[in-house]
Amino acid sequence: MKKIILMASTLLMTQITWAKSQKACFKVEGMTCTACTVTMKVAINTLDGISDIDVSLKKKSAVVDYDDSKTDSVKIKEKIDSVGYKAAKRQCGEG
Ligand SMILES: [Cu+2]
Repeated sequence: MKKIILMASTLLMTQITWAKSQKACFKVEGMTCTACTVTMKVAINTLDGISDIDVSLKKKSAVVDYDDSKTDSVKIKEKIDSVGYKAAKRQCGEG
């Protein structure tokens, strides 16, 4: 049993290494309420290769984890803009 768990976790770790996960951070203008954050999350989620989205109304920010073989930060930015907000890529970690 232990061996199986070990094998499964090794496999999982290998997959994480294979998937080229990237993080893109954006400053987002135009969000006014919680519904905006939901709208944006739903929109971003329609893109391929998105693994995690963290939108903050308070910080006016969006942090998106994605697979860079499937999508890129430009597409994410365009998606945010397409639902009525204004995203600008920023350095992750600042602000
Ligand atoms: Cu709103």
